[in-house]
Amino acid sequence: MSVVEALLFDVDGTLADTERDGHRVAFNRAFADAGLDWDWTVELYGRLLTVTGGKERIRHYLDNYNREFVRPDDLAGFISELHRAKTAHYTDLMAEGAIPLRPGVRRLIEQARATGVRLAIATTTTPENVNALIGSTLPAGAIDWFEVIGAGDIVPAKKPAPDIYTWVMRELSLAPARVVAFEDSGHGVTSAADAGIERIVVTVNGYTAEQDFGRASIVLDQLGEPDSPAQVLHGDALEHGMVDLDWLQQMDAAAVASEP
Ligand code: XBP
Ligand code: MG
Repeated sequence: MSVVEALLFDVDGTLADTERDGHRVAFNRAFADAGLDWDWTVELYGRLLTVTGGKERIRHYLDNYNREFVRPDDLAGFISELHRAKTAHYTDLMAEGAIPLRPGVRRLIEQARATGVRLAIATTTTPENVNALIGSTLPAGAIDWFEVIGAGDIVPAKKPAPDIYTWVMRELSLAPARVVAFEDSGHGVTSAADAGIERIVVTVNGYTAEQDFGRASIVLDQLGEPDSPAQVLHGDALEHGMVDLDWLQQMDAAAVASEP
């Protein structure tokens, strides 16, 4: 395998468990502000997550779960405004420190910095949300640790399309064989794999644990800390119970078995 030169992180679900208690709550607050009685429960939100992108998710909700809603003439503008309000609520929640980084994330990021491995982000979420999460969980200025941030509408086709990973690797001038992608969802793995990335590390969460990760290299419950080893859900044993740079440099990219 080629030497790993960069780590590419998904954000929601991977850096932090943001969907249930961050994005979902922010959507509901924006709906309430607008006088809408829409309530995205924990269970409904899990189903809505099949569609990536907040604006796209609102439209999917109206098309499939709330067809009786009388749509304004400018539906796109209405959705954009709702989503803008949702982003404000989300960044407020992050500023309050509502969601921590997942175990092992900071450790691995700091090890990459210490060993000269480059860092980047490849996410579907809005850029302000990335700034807010990094700003509330890492030291001041840490956003600059990430050389490239691919986020939101910078590519029109969101995950599971490969475009965001392709865009980030082009900005880094790196071939897929030189990077590792970190993901939490089936859509994220499809996006990374279709962009040609072979080394894909999945850390599942409550919403994604049952998804198909057949194209991932390893599936874990978390990246692991010295006092809290990662559990391997699919794939070969993980030395020391932690994903670290030594392990990433020698990991076997072979995909795990295809069943979830
Ligand atoms: C997850 C997404 C996003 C978030 C909401 O992105 O699909 O849409 O749920 O954020 P990823 P926005 O896992 O790729 O980080 O409302 O800003 O879209
Ligand atoms: Mg994700």
